[in-house]
Amino acid sequence: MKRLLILLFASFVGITFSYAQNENNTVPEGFDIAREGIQHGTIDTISYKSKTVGTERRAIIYTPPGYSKKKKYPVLYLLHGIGGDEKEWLNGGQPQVILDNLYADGKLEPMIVVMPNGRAMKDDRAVGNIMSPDKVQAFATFENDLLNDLIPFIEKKYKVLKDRNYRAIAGLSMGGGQSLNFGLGNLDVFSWVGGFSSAPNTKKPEELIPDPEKAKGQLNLLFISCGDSDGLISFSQRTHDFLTNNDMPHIYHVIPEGKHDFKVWKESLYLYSQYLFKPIDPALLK
Ligand code: FER
Repeated sequence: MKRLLILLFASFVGITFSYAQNENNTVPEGFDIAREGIQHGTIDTISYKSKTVGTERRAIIYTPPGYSKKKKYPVLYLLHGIGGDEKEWLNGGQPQVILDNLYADGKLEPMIVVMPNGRAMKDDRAVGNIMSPDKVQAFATFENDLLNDLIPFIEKKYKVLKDRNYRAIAGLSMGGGQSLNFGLGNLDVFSWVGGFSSAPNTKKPEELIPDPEKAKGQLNLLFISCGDSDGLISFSQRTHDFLTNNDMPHIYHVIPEGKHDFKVWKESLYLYSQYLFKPIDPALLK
């Protein structure tokens, strides 16, 4: 009898998890359409002193509906692509709409989302030749700005949980490459890592994950997504293949007919954000 009860309880938990965590990774119609009569999060622009760049740098912050200074929150750092800046997600993806809707449906653990400018150089606007070597290099330099300037600023100014279990990083394209490079390269800082349509700046898998066994023990989630019609899919595919060959649990979400655009990135944010800062059903990680 006791065993039966345990089994019943386990299958209930299993069903609840797979529902809550969207096992088949589907995205419902209207997930990105603003709804009436729900609570909204708040968007602010902050600026922080960067020792790395030697300037005041801007970032956009989304605090969740019902945000309270009496509570402590986990943080998601959400990074943009090569043609964007700190406003790219807001302008192109309206993440606040996706997240407001998820909160209204009780599907999201409350978190602060920080959208920085990932081009760490004095003129960090996406102007001129966005592919010039100094601008591409600035996306790598951002690792120091993030770790030494932005995160300390956020953790001083906001009530946040200062622990690797409560820090997530994800981004689109160049920002996807940054997220994999910086997240997997600093598993003492981050434990939730997402790369959406990651660009050629993504390190080779052997460099990203030199010690798969160690990384396995440290990661809460490694999420990789890409459109199947994206010319850059080989960078996601080779990472996925390496993870599979090394028995590393992860999610690889390929979007049918997906291109290199915000349809893919919005869907990716919708799926990835729901996993964050919750226990993960191991059956969902392949
Ligand atoms: C490249 C192709 C694409 C590259 C970067 C990108 C640095 C980035 C695309 C994006 O962020 O959307 O060869 O080299």
